[in-house]
Amino acid sequence: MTPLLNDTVTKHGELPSASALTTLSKDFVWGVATSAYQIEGGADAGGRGPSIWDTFAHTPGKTRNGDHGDIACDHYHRWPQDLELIRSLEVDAYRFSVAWPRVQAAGAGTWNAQGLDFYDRLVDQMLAHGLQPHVTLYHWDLPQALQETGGWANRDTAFRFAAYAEAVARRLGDRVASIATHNEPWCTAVLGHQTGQFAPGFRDEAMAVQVSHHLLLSHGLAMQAMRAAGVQAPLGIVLNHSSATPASSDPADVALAHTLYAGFVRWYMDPLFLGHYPQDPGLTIYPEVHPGDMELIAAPMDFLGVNYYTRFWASASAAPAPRQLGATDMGWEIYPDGLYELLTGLHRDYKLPPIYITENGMAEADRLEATPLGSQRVHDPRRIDFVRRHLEALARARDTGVDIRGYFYWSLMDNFEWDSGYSKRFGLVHVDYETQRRTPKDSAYWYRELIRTTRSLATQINHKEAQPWQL
Ligand code: IFM
Repeated sequence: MTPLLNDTVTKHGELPSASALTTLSKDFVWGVATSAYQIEGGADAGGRGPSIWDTFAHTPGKTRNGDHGDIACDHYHRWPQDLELIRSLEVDAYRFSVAWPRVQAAGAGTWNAQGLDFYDRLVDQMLAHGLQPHVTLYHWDLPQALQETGGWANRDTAFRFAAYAEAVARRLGDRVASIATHNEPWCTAVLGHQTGQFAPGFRDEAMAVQVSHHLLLSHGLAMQAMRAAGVQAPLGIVLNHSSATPASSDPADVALAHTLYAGFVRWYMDPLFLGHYPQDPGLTIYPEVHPGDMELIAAPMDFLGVNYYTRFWASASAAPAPRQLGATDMGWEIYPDGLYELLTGLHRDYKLPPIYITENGMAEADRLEATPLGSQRVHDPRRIDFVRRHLEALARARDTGVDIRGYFYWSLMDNFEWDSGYSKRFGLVHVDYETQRRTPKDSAYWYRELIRTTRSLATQINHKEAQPWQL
């Protein structure tokens, strides 16, 4: 039995300022996010093939405690209850990803009807609950069979991805609110192929650079294929971004900040919105690009997903960041102003489609506590404070004219945090992995209260707008 949010429990912390709440009341989508490998489990169920994350996580020494996603949150079997849980949060939208190896076990050839049916039912049930489905096609779980032929280092994988994208979009595209091709291609390229921290675990910078190009190319090819198929849903991509702050006015720090921003943010934004890779003295390796690639990559998108967690502190002498608001359990500095700096900077530098904040959240060492009434709770005031501050920064950016349409908290529930295994908890909902019991944290109640408040404000604002003589 999955506990839903109790109806009688309300607020657990300070809401954003009145002006931020007003800004976030108008035409704004509230959501929560997850991804397939992090929650689904059901690794061998329903005709799913192995992915590079199955291989990586089962390789000794690659993840904390040897953790893997074989069972994870068992969402593959518990999805109806999980959707009830999301509904009880009263969000508008749910962002999830499709596991490529679940719908096409080998990444080419035969489609797996059971896998496609799984996502079909998930989408239908979301709609029945009044939830907007936001789909991501690739959240890092490449079919292992494609890795055997070179994975993302092989240009051909981009064409396989386009075929996969088209098949999924043909199946779900009439009912979903958006389709993102990739989630955080920087992670796939750099963490997967340069630092070796993520699957498939290579340590080769030149390979990582070429992979980044193939990922962008695959995005362009997928967009082209989905458009040609007449898919109606808005199409875009999700990028992880950070602002970069020079530690001082020393030219070495300033140059480092430029390079970090160029390698992380502009490396993806410039090709997608300007049609070329950025130039920066600190960037020395460029990919092999075929004629026509950049035009494909720069084709117009309907939305941009931005994931924001922290900033870069650029110090040539490795001086530590001030960390005035402390750090999360991932060790990432809490820096909400960076979201404002980032969004206004993107707005200044590019002609952007509407933006969704597709991920923002914090890991915290959450603990279940018994209540006097015999139930359980998780007291997570730092998470509430984190979200409140980021929403205030977001609202300030919206006030300056950045077209931000929604916010998805990462994550709905605690889940498999990649190389950190189950040691990091990002959820609004606590998961006991032994029993699979879900317990909404204080932040879940706070988030629902926030959403309720903005909805009631929206009603008042609409009322005033409709009847100005009553002002
Ligand atoms: O858990 C990840 C997610 O898969 C992608 N964005 C960052 C999150 C937290 O590390």
